[in-house]
Amino acid sequence: SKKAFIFDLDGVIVDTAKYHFLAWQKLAQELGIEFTPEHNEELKGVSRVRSLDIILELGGIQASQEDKNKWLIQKNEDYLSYLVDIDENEILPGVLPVLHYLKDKNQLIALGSASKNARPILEKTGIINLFDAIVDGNDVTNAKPDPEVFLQAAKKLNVTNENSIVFEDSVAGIQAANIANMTSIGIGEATTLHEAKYIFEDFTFIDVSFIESLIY
Ligand code: G16
Ligand code: MG
Repeated sequence: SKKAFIFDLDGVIVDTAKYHFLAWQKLAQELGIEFTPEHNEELKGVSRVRSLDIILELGGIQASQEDKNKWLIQKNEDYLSYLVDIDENEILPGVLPVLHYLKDKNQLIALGSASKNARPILEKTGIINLFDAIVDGNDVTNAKPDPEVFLQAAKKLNVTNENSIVFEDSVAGIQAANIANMTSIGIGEATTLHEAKYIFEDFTFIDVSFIESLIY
């Protein structure tokens, strides 16, 4: 049967989570807010606007909408400056073999990302053509853990939620997949992602027999 394999982008397909972190950290520093990698876990998979609010809450800072808009632009410009030179090398280890295996087996592949920068990243890394559907931060109104992004992806592919499988590196994303009754696969640390149905440290730990077990 045909299943929908829905991939998150940052931290799952590409190693851009580190660039988000650097850009947020730079802003936090300018605002005198201490922002650690642990704090950053809370931002993963979360929209840009919500991410800024979390950082400001962390620093106990109340800001005008005008300041917030300025900082959001600044953060995105910094983030984009890291992406200027990216290419297929930004794709995380083990991801391409899985994508190609799914294509070989005639399975459906979708992107389900909170990022508004998703399409240019897929283009630069040369994999945009592998996707049967793309749903990103420009398409949704509700951020993860709201399941909207994954529900839209499954709908575009005409696959039921129960036949959809989500790969995610964020707690919010795992929760979104679970809420949608999809099979959640956490990519990252087991302690952080314990709500996922399956957890792998990265894609190199995912073998063909596991993917096959999801298809049949
Ligand atoms: C990503 C990241 C988040 C980021 C969000 C919005 O989502 O995990 O850290 O804040 O997208 O990204 P942008 O500022 O590029 O619109 P995902 O869902 O691909 O992990
Ligand atoms: Mg992610």
